[in-house]
Amino acid sequence: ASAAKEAAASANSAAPTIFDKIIAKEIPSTIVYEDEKVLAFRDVNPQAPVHILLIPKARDGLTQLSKAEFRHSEILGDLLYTAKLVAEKEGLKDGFRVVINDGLDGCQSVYHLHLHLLGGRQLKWPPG
Ligand code: DGP
Repeated sequence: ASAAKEAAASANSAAPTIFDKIIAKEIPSTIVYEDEKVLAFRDVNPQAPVHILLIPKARDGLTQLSKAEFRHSEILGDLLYTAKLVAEKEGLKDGFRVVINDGLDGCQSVYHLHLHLLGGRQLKWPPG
């Protein structure tokens, strides 16, 4: 939680994050889907048998969902629809979960908006 607190405190829209390096392929990741706008890759610290992150390639000030503006509506829709495509590709036929952590209370640790796609086991509700 203190790492999340630090990340929240230092978050600003100009600062690059580790995800920029993943997009640029400067650091390796297991990419499961890519098009001109969206990149999907496996989370380094998986919380379920399938745990994939979906991110916009162009951050465009979209550090977190609470900073979204109307111009981001299209990419937000693209990310959600891509989550469905990737879930299908991963064989998650009995269901899955999509999560966006926002800010300190949401335990966001990387300030480049991302969707978590989780599945491959029975997930519990409510989350912690
Ligand atoms: P969040 O807590 O919602 O901000 O999620 C950030 C996620 O990013 C977290 O589940 C771990 C993942 N992550 C952080 N650094 C890397 C990395 O270098 N590579 C990959 N594949 N995932 C990362």
